[in-house]
Amino acid sequence: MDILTWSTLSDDEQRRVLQRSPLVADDSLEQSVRQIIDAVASRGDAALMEFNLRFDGVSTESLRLTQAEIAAAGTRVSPELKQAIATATANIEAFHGAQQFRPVDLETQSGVRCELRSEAIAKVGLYIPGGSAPLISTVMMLALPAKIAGCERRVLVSPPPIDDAIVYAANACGITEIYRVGGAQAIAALALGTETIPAVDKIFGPGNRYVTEAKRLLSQDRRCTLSIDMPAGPSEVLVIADGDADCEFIAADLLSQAEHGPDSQVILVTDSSAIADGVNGALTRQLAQLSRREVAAQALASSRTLLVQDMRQAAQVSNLYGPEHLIIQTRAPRELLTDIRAAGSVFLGGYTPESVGDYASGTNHVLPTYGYSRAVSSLSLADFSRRFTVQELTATGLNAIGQTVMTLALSEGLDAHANAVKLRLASLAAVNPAQ
Ligand code: HSO
Ligand code: ZN
Repeated sequence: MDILTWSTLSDDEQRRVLQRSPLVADDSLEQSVRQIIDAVASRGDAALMEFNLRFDGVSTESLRLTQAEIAAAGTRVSPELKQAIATATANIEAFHGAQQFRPVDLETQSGVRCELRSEAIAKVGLYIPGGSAPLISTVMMLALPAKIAGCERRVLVSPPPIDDAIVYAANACGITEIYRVGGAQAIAALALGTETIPAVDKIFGPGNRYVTEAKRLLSQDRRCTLSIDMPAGPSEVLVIADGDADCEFIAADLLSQAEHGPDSQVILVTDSSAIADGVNGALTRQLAQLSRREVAAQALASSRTLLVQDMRQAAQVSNLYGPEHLIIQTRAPRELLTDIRAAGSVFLGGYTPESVGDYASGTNHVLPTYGYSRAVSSLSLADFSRRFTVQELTATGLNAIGQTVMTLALSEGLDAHANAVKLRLASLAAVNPAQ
């Protein structure tokens, strides 16, 4: 990785080294996704079957997996993997179960009661990508919070053929509806509904650019009222390390993110040039051993090390970037945490690789990328429910607050609003003229 000294860079250069590659607006992508959406809207299941054949090379007799198929997939999964899924599940359930919403019930003034309540989203769609890495962990990260939140209908879609481990994990996480369909067509089916696939209220999960574009388009489509989890971008990690850190650990963490895809972003920020050089050596050695070394090497080609003056400056650089994952390998990582303003998930100390959060510590691995960590939260139980308010006034309450409301309403020129209060106050005065 190129090593750059932060304080010698101009403002412009600093901005440039932290810039993500632009998510280019691609008209032809939008065009093809719109065509897919329209085909699903007008021809439903038949269109899905055609797309399965055209894009995935699979001829589909029925879209939904039967109970027998789900059970059979489970018999082909190794006991070790089942045990690992069980252990990860227990931690993810524990952490998300502890995130239960606490209702608010408050008298803001005498006789004026306000409540904040929460209700599970009734129907959720979970998208699991196909491709070279079957994302069993993403099944757990989406299905477990959906179950704990109490979402009644939890529908999982994935391109065929669906890996046995995905099917097993889904079933183990309480998913009973699994459909073999992927890409933009799967998102269209979940948003608009077809003969067999129900329309859902919110769609979660990562995907390729077709999936991402379909989520974007359908969340603005007038034919449905679809909500989506969060904006998507390539995965990224920033490691902050001081002179005490272990170069092999750092290189391993950078590579674990780099192997996700050629567009993954990895950045090392350190105040030690010995660490910067040491990590480059370790990267070369470790990269050669990896099965996905070509992918990882491509990601590393556009990655860099930034040499800073001290850990304070390291935190500033990290805050400017707002990484999806932030790993802090320093003498006192928790001290630095207080300087961190924007990150999707933080990993403290040499014994906390990103991999533990990706799979099994209990935290969610669906996180804001592309600098959205400044305003978007990491996925949590709250994303599977909606909050709403309730208010109730007594006669005394309305008497006390009525004039305030009328004054504000009349200042906005909204007479009917004022009148809704005025006539009630008048009726109260008639019943109880003393007031
Ligand atoms: N690091 C990925 C999640 C993942 N890693 C899934 C392995 N499997 C994005 O946060
Ligand atoms: Zn990962």
